[in-house]
Amino acid sequence: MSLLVAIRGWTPDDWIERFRRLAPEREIVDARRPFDAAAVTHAAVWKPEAGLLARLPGLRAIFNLGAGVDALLADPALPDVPVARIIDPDLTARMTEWVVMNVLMHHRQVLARAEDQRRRIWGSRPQPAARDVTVGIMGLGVLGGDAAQVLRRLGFGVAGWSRTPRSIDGITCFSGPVGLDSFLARTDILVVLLPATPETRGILRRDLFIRLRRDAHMGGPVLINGGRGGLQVEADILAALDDGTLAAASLDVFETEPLAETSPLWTHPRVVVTPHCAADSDPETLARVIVDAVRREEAGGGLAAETLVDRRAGY
Ligand code: NDP
Ligand code: OXD
Repeated sequence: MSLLVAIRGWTPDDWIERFRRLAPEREIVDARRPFDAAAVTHAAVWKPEAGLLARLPGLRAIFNLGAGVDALLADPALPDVPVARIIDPDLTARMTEWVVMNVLMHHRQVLARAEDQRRRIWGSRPQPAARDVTVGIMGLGVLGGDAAQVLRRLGFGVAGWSRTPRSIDGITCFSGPVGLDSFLARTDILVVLLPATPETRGILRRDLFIRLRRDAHMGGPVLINGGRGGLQVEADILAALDDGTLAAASLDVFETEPLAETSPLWTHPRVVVTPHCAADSDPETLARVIVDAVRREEAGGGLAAETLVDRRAGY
């Protein structure tokens, strides 16, 4: 009954220490060292090496250390055991902060105001009311649903787009390819909290940007992507910014991470770059969530339904 910890891209030692402290009853196995594969029943992973999990004959469940499972599902040898992803109020709250910060920054023209300040300009700018601006959220799941409610309370019009039909109080909901045009046609600020799946990859491209609404007096529509870099075509974003199809963009995720030093996104005056930190959560909280989930599974309670990944849908 051991828990394998296989983490790439973050510091595995801290996570292993955390799991040992929080689950002293169990053997915590470091995937970087030789271990008894037959004894592993559970795995806590972030971007594990492809094929690693297929070598664990007694594996009962996989716990992804993040909300997005695209990197995990990319493993062609991923064994057919239940996969759970993180759902954690701390992570959700942090993502909502990031979304709201960026929506307000563009709505209240903070980039232009900062430039005015730098040039000592005491100027006035037309400022649309929040009620005249519609924030359209692609992805109405755990993260998109929470951000939608906070933005609604701030007074914005809020629309949402999901794969299957949703009904959320105060939010105008659209779904599927048939709902996309109507959703985009009313959206001034596009917030993207979609997973990267075969259906959504590359969706943020020119032919989508030109369908956004352009009359909220903000100089054009704004793109805010906190989902995954694989959703966006960066060359199209840059071209759309340069020809006025987009007024501005806030990007937390990129086609290739870390973002190359040579990327023009770093220095574009109307782009805000954050280094995939929108929902950097408290690791102690995440480790506790996983330890509780492992104990529950072992006690016969299975995995909490809302955390279960639908492998066919890709999220
Ligand atoms: P959920 O699974 O709860 O929600 C996903 C939403 O996307 C659902 O509303 C779903 O539709 C919708 N969706 C999926 N596929 C499609 C499609 N083809 N067309 C339309 N809508 C679609 O995920 P979370 O809200 O928890 O997380 C969303 C994503 O955010 C993660 O997958 C991850 O990539 C990213 N993320 C980024 C972080 C960061 O720091 N930048 C941190 C954490 C997550 P439906 O409601 O019908 O299922
Ligand atoms: C996640 C992330 O998926 O951090 O949780 O991107």
